[in-house]
Amino acid sequence: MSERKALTSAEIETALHALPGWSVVEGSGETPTHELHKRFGFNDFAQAIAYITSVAGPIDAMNHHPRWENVWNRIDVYLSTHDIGGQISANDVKLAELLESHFATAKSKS
Ligand code: H2B
Repeated sequence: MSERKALTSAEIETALHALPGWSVVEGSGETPTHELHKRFGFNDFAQAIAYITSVAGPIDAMNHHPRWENVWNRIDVYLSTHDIGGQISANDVKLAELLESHFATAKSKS
């Protein structure tokens, strides 16, 4: 399936123009070689957890899930595609877009 093909650096570069705060980092999960990363900031822990809760259903509906870490008022998100050896695919870009749009909604309410 084409969405699980690794994107080229040029394709990733283009996608990043529309994804403020996102960058490519060296993978540090179980297998990833490269991951899309963003640190999302919130006012406090409750807001960070509310964001995770609000976005969990839509994420699951996509069947593509983030690796993420919460420390108090921030969430670090890392996205890669497992069945291409932990590289970045169009599915990761789609998930980043979903996380962005929910973040905008969460921020507008805070
Ligand atoms: N999430 C992420 N981030 N990458 C994947 O490759 C992935 C996933 N694959 N969630 C899905 C689930 C896969 O394991 C199932 C079998 O479709």
